[in-house]
Amino acid sequence: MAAAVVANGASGDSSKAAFAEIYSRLKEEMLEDPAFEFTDESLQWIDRMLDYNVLGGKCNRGISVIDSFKMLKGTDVLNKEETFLACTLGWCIEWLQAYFLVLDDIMDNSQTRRGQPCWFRVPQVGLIAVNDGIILRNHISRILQRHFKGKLYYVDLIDLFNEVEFKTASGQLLDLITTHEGEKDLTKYNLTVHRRIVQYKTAYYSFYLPVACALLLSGENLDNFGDVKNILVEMGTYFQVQDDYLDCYGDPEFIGKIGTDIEDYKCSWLVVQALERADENQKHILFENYGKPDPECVAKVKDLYKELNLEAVFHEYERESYNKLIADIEAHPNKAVQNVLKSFLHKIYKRQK
Ligand code: DMA
Ligand code: MG
Ligand code: MG
Ligand code: MG
Repeated sequence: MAAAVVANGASGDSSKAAFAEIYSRLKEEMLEDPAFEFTDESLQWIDRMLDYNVLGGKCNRGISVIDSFKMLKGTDVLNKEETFLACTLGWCIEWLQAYFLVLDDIMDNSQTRRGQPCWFRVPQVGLIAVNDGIILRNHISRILQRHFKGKLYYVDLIDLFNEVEFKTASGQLLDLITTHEGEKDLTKYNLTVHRRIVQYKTAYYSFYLPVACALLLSGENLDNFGDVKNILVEMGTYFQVQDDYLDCYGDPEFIGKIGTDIEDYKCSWLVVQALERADENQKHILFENYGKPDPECVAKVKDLYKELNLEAVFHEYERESYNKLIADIEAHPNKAVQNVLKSFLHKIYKRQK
């Protein structure tokens, strides 16, 4: 078991190098797209916009396509064509992520992302960022068309990206409207509401999509992998709970973004846990201070989280989720699939960013 984990880690490094190389090629193709007569200014804009938003992340999602594909094939070496296709799909997911984040930061009124100002906060960008989000989304279709149109699985690939995008946008909708449905009313926040939001907004595109891409590359029919999808959605839920935790407890220098969940009145895992544990007095403090931009109110909420020992609650949740996921994965009949799922889980377990 330990050997398998080490081997995955090693292959991860070589995947990362192969992956980085492909980006420049895909970007060049987008800058030479014959469907548009670029001006010098628009060329520079797209060039800078892509580097600013597509790069700078951990690329976990993108690299997972390559690692998963290798494990499904049972080999550590891919030929040139296979490497290119797997990397290209990986980059399509990174493009998708860039598209969602550019818009998410506007809607969440965030300040920083990946250690720099959010794209819409860059002088002269502002709400042009909305259109940049649309362009990022369109690039995905154009990349897929250029490199996959002849493939048997082309239609399935398009359907997959469309379906996952729809699920994510619907999750974002839930995330956004729960914060201002009626009067601010914390009593409507609970684990069921939280779960529905995070499954849709995060789990499908972050976890199911990379593995589904690798399955399509391997010639598989996604209809036969419903059980894998369920496990990945579970893993994605755990990943977003970590994101909610880091929003409050992560070091902004390290995670590259400043949390906004308390100010934004988000149905975060932390506030749901606080509500479950608070006495009447403590609930009153939450009701009075949650969802306000005033730093003093934010500090009061954080003090209450501390009083309720939510850090320990989170660590216990993290341990339980891990054990449950491992048990589900080991119950899966296919060893290659087990390896894919375990390697994904080990990339995120106890992550600090
Ligand atoms: C992330 O939700 C979901 C999408 C689809 C980007 P979030 O607002 O908690 O993400 P972040 O903490 O990165 O802003
Ligand atoms: Mg956000
Ligand atoms: Mg958000
Ligand atoms: Mg967050």
